[in-house]
Amino acid sequence: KDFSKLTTTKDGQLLLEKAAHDQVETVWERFEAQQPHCGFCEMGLSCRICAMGPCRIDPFGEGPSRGACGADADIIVARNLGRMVAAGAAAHSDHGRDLVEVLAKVAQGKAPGYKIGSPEKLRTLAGVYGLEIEGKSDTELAADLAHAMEEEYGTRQERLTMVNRAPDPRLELWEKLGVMPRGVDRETSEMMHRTHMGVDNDWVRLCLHGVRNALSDGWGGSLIATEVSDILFGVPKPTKSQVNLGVLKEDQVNIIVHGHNPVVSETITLAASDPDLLALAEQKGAKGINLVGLCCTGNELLMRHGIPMAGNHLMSELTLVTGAVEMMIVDYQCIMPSLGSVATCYHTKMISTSDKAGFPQMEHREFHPEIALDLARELVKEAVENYELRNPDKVYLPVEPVEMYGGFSVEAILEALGGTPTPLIEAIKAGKIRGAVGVVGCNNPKIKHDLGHVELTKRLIENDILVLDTGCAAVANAKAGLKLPEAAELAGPGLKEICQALGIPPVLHVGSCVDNSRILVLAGALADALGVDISALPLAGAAPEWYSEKAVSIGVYFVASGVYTVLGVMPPITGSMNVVGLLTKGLDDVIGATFDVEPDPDKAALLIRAHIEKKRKELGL
Ligand code: BF8
Ligand code: SF4
Repeated sequence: KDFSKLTTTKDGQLLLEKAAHDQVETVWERFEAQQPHCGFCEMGLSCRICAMGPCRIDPFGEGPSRGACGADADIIVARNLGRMVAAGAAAHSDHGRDLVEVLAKVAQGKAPGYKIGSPEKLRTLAGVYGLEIEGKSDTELAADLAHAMEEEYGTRQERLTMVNRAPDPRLELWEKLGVMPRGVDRETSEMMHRTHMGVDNDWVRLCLHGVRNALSDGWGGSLIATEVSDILFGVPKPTKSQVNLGVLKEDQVNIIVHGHNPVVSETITLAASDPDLLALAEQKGAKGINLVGLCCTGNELLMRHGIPMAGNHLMSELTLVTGAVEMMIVDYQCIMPSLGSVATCYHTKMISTSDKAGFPQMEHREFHPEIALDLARELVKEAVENYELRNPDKVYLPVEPVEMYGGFSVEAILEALGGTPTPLIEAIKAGKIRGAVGVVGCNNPKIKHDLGHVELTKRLIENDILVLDTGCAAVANAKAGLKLPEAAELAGPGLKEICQALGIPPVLHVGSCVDNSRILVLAGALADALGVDISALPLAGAAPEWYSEKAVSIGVYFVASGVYTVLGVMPPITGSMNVVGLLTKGLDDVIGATFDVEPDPDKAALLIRAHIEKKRKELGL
């Protein structure tokens, strides 16, 4: 079989071969077995919201045009899309809530494995919430801030406090449109209510509530997740690391952390450098304990500690196929339920840690802030003991890792610029940098693995467009070598000059998927510095290989924040040309940005370049 059709990556191709040899089934085979996909579902025209259904609408007009309740194609498509936004917003925001809970426990002295990593950021955020700061200790402030943030989830106020960080013209527009986000939980809950049978049957209003719900994620739950992670674990600074399956070590105990919330992976990081456990590893014949990340919890560790990254979403099963992993520790989100069964072919111990996320064939060891550090030590010890059970005949680590830089928080980007966004604005004004694009999101077997991210990113930097990336897109670009200062050679002359002057790569790793909120904050800062709305800036977003509901919420809050966004995978909305028309055209007049869908990365780059040049012209640049 020709695995180069499935993935652009060398490690992916070689490990797919090994998976076939080991008779391990992967996501690509299961995806193939699902073909052809249901046409009704693909178009968003099937509904199973109530027990009078399931219903489906015939897109050719020969069969039913309404469900049993009378819902037409527009209503069904808008309801389905709304529920995707709600699920995505819930996932990010609940992740944020778990961090706030840890912050509260740190303040009470009940979370021995955690501390305040950035007192400065704690104070900045306390300022955002208008808290009394004078004379307060860090723990007192942490208690007040955690309380204020917990309130954001269920607030009865008409507006989130966090959202005030958006530029004034945006806030006025959201107010005018009636989409100003209120309590984080309220918007998601209201979406579930509106999409119950017999509630909101106005597809335009449903879509607008989708906007409001997504904004409660981007400027609410996700932003809280990012900011509290920074407060607890430190604000990321540029840091060197390595990426791809080559980061696993033949002669060391390999532990992979997979999932999203740094609450678990940070304590594992502490335990993995425990001298007693390192001594135990040596006793067992290993040269050390090698902790590596996968997906977004990996991005969190990479951003803050330079912990190496094994891969992105579609690589998760293949990391186990290396036969070199002693333990995989997962928390939640994007963890394929197949992983436990893949692990049974090797010696790998699989551990799930979250009270809200269970998986087949994994051992469940629940993390709570009170016991996290002890549990982390226990788990690392078990991983070390498992090293003896590794079968060297099954180990296959055929690639060398690629070097990369991560850690570009907004604070770090501003510092690299000398403290203010002015040099970046000057470079944009002078046309050396034409604009900036956030390349974000997942992998999806519908798109050749990593192709969408890497090709689009290359086309953009070649044309002097700075790329900021997060999530699995960021890992793809790192594997392709685009996160090294030397990659400036691949950039156009203007961007190359700026990158070389600052010593930065042309593709900046901004973090995990909740860290897309960092892109919002930076866009807001640029808009404020220029005295315009975000929608006036030469910016864009792209999710070339998205798969998850979280990515739907991200796409919607990008557009709702005024950032034109190109998707590489068609969402299930083509059953309603009204919804398609609203999202790809109509929203421009309402919110100053739209979606486009373009799976071909070269063509997507052309769309983005045209948009950026249009914005430049409108700004008189
Ligand atoms: O939050 S990019 S596949 S790992 S959803 Fe998941 Fe998508 Fe990766 Fe991170 Ni984000
Ligand atoms: Fe069918 Fe309407 Fe029920 Fe959906 S809500 S399943 S369209 S009856």
